[in-house]
Amino acid sequence: MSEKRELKFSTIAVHGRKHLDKHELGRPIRSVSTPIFMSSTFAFENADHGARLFAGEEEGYIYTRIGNPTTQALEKEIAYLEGAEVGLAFASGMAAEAHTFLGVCGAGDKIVSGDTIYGGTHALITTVLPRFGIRTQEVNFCDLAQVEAAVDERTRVLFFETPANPTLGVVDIAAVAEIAHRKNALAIVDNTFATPYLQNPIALGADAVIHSATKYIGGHGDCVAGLLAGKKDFVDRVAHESLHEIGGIISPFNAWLLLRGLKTLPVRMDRHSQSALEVAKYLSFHPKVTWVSYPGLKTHPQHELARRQMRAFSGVIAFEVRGGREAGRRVLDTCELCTVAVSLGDVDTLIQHPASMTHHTYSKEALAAAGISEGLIRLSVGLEDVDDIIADLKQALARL
Ligand code: LCS
Repeated sequence: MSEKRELKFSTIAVHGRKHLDKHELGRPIRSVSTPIFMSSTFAFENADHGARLFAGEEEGYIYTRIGNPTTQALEKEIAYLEGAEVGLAFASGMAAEAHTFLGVCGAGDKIVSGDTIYGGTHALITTVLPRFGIRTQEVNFCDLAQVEAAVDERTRVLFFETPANPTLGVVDIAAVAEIAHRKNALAIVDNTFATPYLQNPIALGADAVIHSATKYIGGHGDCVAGLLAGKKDFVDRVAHESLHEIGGIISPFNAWLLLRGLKTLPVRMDRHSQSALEVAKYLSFHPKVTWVSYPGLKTHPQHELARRQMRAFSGVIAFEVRGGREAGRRVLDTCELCTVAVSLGDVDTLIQHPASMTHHTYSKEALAAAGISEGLIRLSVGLEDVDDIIADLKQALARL
């Protein structure tokens, strides 16, 4: 607008910031916390500048679906913490998985995955991806012979959780990575339960790591998000051939929540791990508890492996009470401090019943094959005082 004239109210409402003192907007702010850039789009200096950015001839921000400063700060952070070249953020853990698989697999390609995985992932792998011609097979990743036998020449990805949701089985990351590389496939680890503080799959040979950042990385039960970290060519392919086109991106606000969560991750994981070990020990000696699975217990079948590849054992425990499913449901209903809810890794202790909740997507046969019994209860030990958590479980078990 070359002619100087008073702007009308609606125009000022939209362009208000342009009337602020230039100095106020322009001076370096040096905020300690990363700013949240809640901007869907970024202004170009001129038409030529915009064209250069689109052509990739110059670096800069264009549009938040293909890059945002707050989101990129998070992506750099997760790459650094996982020892990866680059990171990528998504709207959810499911979006991270779906975009990754769609980015690297086409019709006829095969994904071999663990049979004990989050119920949503199980549904993605067994029902959604096969509709697009991607072949999938779930096997027990604690048995390497099963993994080896499932891989064929079109297998692109070996995908598994360790510790696994909800049984807490532990998979030998280095051994699976060795099989993957011998067969020209990628080993992708869901590191949600361990976090980069407790376990570094890439250092053990894995190609990439996926997170439901909704869990420990966010840590406060207030946002849903996903992350991927790995080699640049692989992550770039997921970005350019899946995320940018399909669009399951994270909100910059949620990226900021995760950056905030990461600052306290080590402190929280130490406490989750210490408390969970105490709770697991308490449960394992309780006469009404028939079994407990926690990688930190000497009775866990992969305890030695867990000690080798994890710094501590995180906060999730699986157990069953005498009386099976019905008795288990009564424990959920009589807990007073523990919250009956899915998700995990929150400051609050959460208790749930996988067969009817997080893993309801499994058939009876698939539950049995994955070792998810009808009576299994999953407990995500939070950051309350451990004495109070144990007291709550004690009173609930006493009422059985
Ligand atoms: N990977 C693992 C290991 C998970 O536990 C979950 C969600 C996902 C991926 C998917 O991430 P989301 O899209 O939810 O961010 N697990 C859940 C659970 O155990 N209870 O509620 C969600």
